[in-house]
Amino acid sequence: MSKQPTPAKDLTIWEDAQKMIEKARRDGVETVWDRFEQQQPGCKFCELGLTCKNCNMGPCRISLKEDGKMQRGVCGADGDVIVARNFGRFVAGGSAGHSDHGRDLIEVLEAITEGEAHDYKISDEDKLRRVSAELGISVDNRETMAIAKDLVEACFADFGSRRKELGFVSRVPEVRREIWKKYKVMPRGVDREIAEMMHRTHMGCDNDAVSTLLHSAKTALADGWGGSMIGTELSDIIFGVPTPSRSQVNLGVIKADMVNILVHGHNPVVSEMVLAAARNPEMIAQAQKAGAEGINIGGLCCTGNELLGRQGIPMAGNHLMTELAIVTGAVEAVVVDYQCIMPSMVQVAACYHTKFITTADKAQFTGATHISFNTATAADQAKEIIEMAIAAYALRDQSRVEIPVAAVDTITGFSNEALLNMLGGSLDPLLDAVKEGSIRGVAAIVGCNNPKFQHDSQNVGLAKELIKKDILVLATGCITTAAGKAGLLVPEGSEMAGPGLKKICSALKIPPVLHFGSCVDNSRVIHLCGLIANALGVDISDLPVWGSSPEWYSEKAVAIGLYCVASGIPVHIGTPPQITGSKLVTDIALNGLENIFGAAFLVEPDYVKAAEKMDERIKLKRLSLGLSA
Ligand code: BF8
Repeated sequence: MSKQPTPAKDLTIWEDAQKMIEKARRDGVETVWDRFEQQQPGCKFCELGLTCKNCNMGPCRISLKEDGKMQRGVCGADGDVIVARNFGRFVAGGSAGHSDHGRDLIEVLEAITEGEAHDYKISDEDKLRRVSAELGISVDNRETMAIAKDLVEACFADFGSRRKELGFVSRVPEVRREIWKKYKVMPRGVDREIAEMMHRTHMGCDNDAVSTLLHSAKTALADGWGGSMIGTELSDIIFGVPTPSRSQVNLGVIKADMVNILVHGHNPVVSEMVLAAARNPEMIAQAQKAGAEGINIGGLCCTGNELLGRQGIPMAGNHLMTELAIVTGAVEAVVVDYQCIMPSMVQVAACYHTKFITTADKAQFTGATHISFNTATAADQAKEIIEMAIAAYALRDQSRVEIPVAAVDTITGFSNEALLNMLGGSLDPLLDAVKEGSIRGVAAIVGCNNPKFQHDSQNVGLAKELIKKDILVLATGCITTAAGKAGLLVPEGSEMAGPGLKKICSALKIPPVLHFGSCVDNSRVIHLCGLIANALGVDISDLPVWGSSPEWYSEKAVAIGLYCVASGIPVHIGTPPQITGSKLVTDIALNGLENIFGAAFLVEPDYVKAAEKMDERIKLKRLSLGLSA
């Protein structure tokens, strides 16, 4: 007898997702949840981190011997070393993803300065000058392009081997920098730390788990204060600093009478151009000629977040919604750049009339239509993409279209600059609110999804629990759509908050959860923590702050978690990474890091308990600062 499928309501908390899971089943489309089930039970050795494939004497997988002692791999590596090496490579993968994204932005700025990217421009000259001055570049009485050229060089240099420390380390409180120097984790060059991580974990190098873990922290710091921060700052300079605006979320943003194009991935370089082309009257006229009302651009994942923050485009969904968006049957094209794009999107798109278009040479998918995107020809290529989508509209089968819910309103697009602006140009009103206890603390939630949890149950549950306790939540990445769907991204959402936070939200007309951008934009969060710590004359680890990723899944999320911890921000995660096969490594992650960095990881799969534990620490930190609990 074949097994009954798990009811959709057990897989996701959202009506739009439940309806599309049911439609996918009717349409014969396999989704992430089907494949997750097929993969059970997972490999225990891998789950514990006790497998090693770093050389060809193996692969090895180690367990307890009959005498109760732990086996070693063929080379002699013990469980602690194997777990630490695997973890180090995991962090290197995440850091490489963010940082290579950051490098792409440097290349775009370089092309602008060389007159080779006519479709792009410097949108925020003020920020260009501000950031350049911070990095020691002379800005007075100089031409914009001359400054930009120097900024390009300074950023490229941060990727290399010649620096003693990264440029943006100047934003880190002095006392924290001393900690990094003491433990030799001061990040020098982004590529250097990533390459050294790969070197250290080659057979026969770093065979001491503590040493490998410290370099993991250094690699992650190079991501946070290097690659990611460069990505964020240069994106702001090229495309503008996010400012709050109204938008909408959920699958209801897909319109039955429009040519729908979803942008997915992380880097705004392609999606900004696609959006600009979709707003071109010539393109709109073409879409209307094809029988549509117009062209609708919707966002998925972090490319969506980038455009949501700067351009207010609506968000169709987060990570586990990406396949389901196509299942609506109303999507003409999904245009992707890189990261977090399920390879299955090609197969799901093939079940409908949807064109799946890849644009990055480093992220090609068998079966997709590939347009090798080039900044020199960006606008023309974006037009070509729009024309493909319009052509696909003619192939749409309206009888297969089902848009399950109405869209929900949001206010999104906060940034440190927007926050300061809102506060009248100074952090003081925020600090006063923290001091008087209206805002008891701040938690940044990085919202991946993972089918190990009921989709978004933890993300939304945790955010609601925290705001009830007067803890302001900053949302980055995939929690954005979740928070939006839950009504937490509008000022009225503060009805769900505690009295203090509610008062502040009413006074400033802001939501209790502030959208702070994409995952790369967690650099805004650490920067903000640095600004607050400097303003109070304390270390970041003294602040009543948390990071959290309840439903994390990616290497990038672990890199973010580790750079937050190494910066002094404790981090909650819903499931452990693959380290639990080593008691030593697990103890370091949960406790030992606290002794070094003044912050560590908390693993707690229950969001109510997680919120309580986070609150406990916030109380302690407030008391240590001489504030009421
Ligand atoms: O970088 S939140 S699922 S889309 S990893 Fe991926 Fe996680 Fe989403 Fe953005 Ni971040």
